[in-house]
Amino acid sequence: LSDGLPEIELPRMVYTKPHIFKPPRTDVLTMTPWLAPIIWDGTFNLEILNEQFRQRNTTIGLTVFAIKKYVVFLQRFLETAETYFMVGHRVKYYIFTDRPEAIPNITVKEGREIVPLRVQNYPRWQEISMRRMEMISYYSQQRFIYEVDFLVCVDVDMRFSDSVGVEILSEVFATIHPGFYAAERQAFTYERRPISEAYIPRDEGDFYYCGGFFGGTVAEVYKLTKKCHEAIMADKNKNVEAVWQEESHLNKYFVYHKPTKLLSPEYLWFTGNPHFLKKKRFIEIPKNRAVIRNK
Ligand code: 2GW
Ligand code: MN
Repeated sequence: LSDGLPEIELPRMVYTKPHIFKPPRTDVLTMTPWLAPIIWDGTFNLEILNEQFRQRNTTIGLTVFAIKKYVVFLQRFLETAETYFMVGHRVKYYIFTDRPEAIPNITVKEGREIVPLRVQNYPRWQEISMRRMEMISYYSQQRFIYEVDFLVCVDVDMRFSDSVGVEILSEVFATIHPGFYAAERQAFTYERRPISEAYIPRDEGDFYYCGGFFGGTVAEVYKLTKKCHEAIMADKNKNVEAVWQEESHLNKYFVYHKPTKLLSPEYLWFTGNPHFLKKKRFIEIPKNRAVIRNK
């Protein structure tokens, strides 16, 4: 009779009621065919969600990699996260880096903590990006499972510019890539070579998801990252590297393990102001690839 979870009982709350004939958004898809909600501004009441997740004392781990020159992105990333990310909840910033001494000294709010995790550097940038799957799966079973309820795994070359809260949390969530929300399947930049483990046939796939923002419960993120890492290693043995590295493997995973929640491009935006985009919550920093990447 008991699921072991603490009972949630909401206090009296006053807000406008939902209305069957007045859907909050009619301009965008808000539900997938497998009934996973797609999160857009206007579709949720953060007050209700905050109350529910606070009563469970939810702790969220934010994983981010800052290897070599990418430590320069940490200051703005962390400062803006303090303003916009999971405000009012418990947060652990897991910073994977080869240069822990370069983590900026930022005072974080109560209930929040910066946790440096030392990792090795890889000479090829593709390897740095792909090895994130290995590192996240390793630390999920070694450490994260004991410390947090959910993991949010993101790129570091980013800044928060509006609220990103518990509305994103679910068993396993993925973000619709800002470059492909309107694209046809055939235009998705999935891996198309059958020899790769990331191969997706042209008549399959739902969305093109981005590698820079995914997450879920620690157990689900462990399964996802482990499977992607194993596929990356199998490719490596065949001397193959997927066209968009771990992003290709992530997309393959989601074809056959449907995400339980989707984040709209509000949650990973780059440039432009389309009408449907009411908020830009997390924005890519334009970078001079030649300089920052230093290949
Ligand atoms: C990456 C590319 C070239 C040279 C260096 C790096 C690099 C990446 C690095 O030197 N140090 C480092 O920490 N990184 C980490 O990998 C960092 O967290 C960064 O945000 C992440 C992905 O690299 P990034 O942001 O330069 O690649 P994007 O913005 O083009 O990312 C998309 O495609 C990638 C795969 O090629 C990933 O899937 C990524 O998640 C996507 O957003
Ligand atoms: Mn990036």
